[in-house]
Amino acid sequence: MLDLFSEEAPWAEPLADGAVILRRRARDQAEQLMALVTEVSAKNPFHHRITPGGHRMSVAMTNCGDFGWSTDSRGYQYSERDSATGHRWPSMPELFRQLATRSAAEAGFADFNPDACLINRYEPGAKLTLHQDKDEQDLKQPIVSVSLGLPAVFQFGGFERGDATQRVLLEHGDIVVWGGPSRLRYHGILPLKPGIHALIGAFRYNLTFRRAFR
Ligand SMILES: O=C(O)CCC(=O)C(=O)O
Ligand SMILES: [Mn+2]
Repeated sequence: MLDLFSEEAPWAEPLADGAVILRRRARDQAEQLMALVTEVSAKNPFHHRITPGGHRMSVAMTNCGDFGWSTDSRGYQYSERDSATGHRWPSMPELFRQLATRSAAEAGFADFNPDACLINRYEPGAKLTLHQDKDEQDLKQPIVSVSLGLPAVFQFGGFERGDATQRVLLEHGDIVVWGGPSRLRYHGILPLKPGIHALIGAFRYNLTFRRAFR
């Protein structure tokens, strides 16, 4: 039978007040997005950063944009340069910015203009423990988070670390936007299961767009 719906159109899935998953929203652009991730990481390679507590993060990170987020012995911060190399971050590709601004608008946050894009690379076993994104100046601006490659379980909790969490599977091309009353919710990623994604290979990538400074 002819299947007119084999290429599913993106759909929106509410997560909480001010938080939504735009399912498959980035799927059509995934190849271009991945090529740009490769370009950014050729200029500024992925690093496993060391937390202020002295732990090596299992997620490898790089950034693009005016500011980048990183962690070292001094703490967590946004900076214009990578403290590991002393170099400025590569500029944010226009396609990244457009996708972030449009996705935020679809989720009800007009005029989102990110100045930072953290790129996370997960290998099997890599995880991100529950945390809040709270190093940004203007908490009225949302977070826009794009998933590419292997699926991962996203935990979305409350305003205390110990609060109950929802667990949702994030797949290739899904975009999560959270802001407003959900902006400071705890969230994290459970250890990545091994696998091979046809386009992306043995990894999951996540692009997290933020407005770091007013
Ligand atoms: O990888 C994800 O989906 C979440 C990333 C995240 O929460 C962060 O980088 O702060
Ligand atoms: Mn986060």
